[in-house]
Amino acid sequence: MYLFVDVLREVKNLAGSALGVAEGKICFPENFLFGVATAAYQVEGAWNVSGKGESIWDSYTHNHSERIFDHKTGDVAADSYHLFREDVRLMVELGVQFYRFSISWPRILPNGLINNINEDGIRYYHELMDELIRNNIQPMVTMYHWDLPQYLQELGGWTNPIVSDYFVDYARMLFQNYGSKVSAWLTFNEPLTFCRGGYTGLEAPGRLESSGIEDYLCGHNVLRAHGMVYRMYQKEFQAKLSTSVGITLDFLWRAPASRSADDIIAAETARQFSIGWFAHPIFSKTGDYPPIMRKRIDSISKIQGFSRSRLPYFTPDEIEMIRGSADFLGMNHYTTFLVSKNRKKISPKPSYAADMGGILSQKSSWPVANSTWLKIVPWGFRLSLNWIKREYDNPLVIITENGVSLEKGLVDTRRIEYIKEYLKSMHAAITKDNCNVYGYTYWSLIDNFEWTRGYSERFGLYEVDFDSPKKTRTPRLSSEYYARISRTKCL
Ligand code: PNW
Repeated sequence: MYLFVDVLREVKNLAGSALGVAEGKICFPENFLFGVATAAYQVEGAWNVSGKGESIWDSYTHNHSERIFDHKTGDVAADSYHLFREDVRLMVELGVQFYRFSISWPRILPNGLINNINEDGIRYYHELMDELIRNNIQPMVTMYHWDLPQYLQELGGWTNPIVSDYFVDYARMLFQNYGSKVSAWLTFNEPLTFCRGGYTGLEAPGRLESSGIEDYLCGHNVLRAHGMVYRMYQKEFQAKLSTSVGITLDFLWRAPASRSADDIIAAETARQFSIGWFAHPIFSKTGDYPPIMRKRIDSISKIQGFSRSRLPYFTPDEIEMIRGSADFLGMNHYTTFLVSKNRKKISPKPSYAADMGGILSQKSSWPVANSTWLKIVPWGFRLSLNWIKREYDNPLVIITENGVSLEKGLVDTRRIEYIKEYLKSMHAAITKDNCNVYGYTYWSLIDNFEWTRGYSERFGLYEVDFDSPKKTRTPRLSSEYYARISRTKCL
């Protein structure tokens, strides 16, 4: 069993080790880690038991059921709060080396604040971690996978800078309680998606017309919170704990829609506005927002008549605090988009999309999954990893999510194909291009609540019968396929 920290310390470059094509097989090195992932709101259920507080997703699905497919909620979901031992049994069947799950902030701190601790919440995650460790599966924990305590939302949520301080209190108590059990921590899951989705799209908290202002405030305070947690961890815990701390960023590849210089520039700008927004402040040599983001938003804000940029400025101290504040980069990758230059005149209405200046599309010939945004484009994976390598001097990367949605059904050969082709692409990035990737996580262990898509999109290696009282889990073909990979480390 290899701890992430050992990998971090010893295997600085996996490409140098026993990687390669052995006897015609595509193999990963012995110490490459395979895992599976879920997130609290998507699987736990038990939304109001034993002292848990309300999260923004509880409140959103209850008050805006019209915005959720089939008016479903995560009230019960896959009931992993009660069935976690069964989930761990599935992982034993899969032979995975780690489980990436998230902790529900309001399950531990019902209104998000440190003065009111819910002991049942603390107990639940201890029992889950103990069960994992007993079975030789390392816990990899996301502190925030989108379920903000509703009370903090009422204070303004991530647009209020004080929430960053409250997040540090929460993170400190996680290190205190679980520090010795967790191999790797992720402060946030996909700030790009939750800051955009919550302030433009239909995700909680569902502020629909707020793009170009609130999404940037959200990103700003999330970046501050991330940096503050990392510095607190270094000061108070690093010497005594054998663990590592990173952040998960989503990087769906952005390829130019044509060979024109305009589209090539638009695609690069779109990368800086997506992963760069969060990765540049943390992983670049200079820190701070990507220069192109700074430049575009500052100048468009001016044209629109604002007296200051809609993208907030970090203080010099904040830039230093955030720069270098991660032991590794967690990357989620699912699909690819094409980018062409947006030729429309700047409208007076602020928006991230206009600031970015590109129009996203996908090729109709690309094979589809069961989510409108998810086309199957394996080559984008290798390109994304190479871009990260070039841009941030080859940081240590763990793939914290990759997966595909299909219809219900146990014979999921298309999922097997997806995993195979994406893993081949990742393997090429490691062996041929020297990218520092040391782990892969399939999303998801089981079918779960797919946010505004309810239970209509299935990502699981195991099917969940949401209509059965026991939320019966049944293996799909892909679970056998993935079990072979995680055991043999070969495709
Ligand atoms: C991830 N997009 O999000 C999330 O981390 C999971 O909670 C989720 O279940 C999974 O993907 C599958 O959807 C997404 O750009 C990130 O369209 C980005 C996009 C969609 C989902």
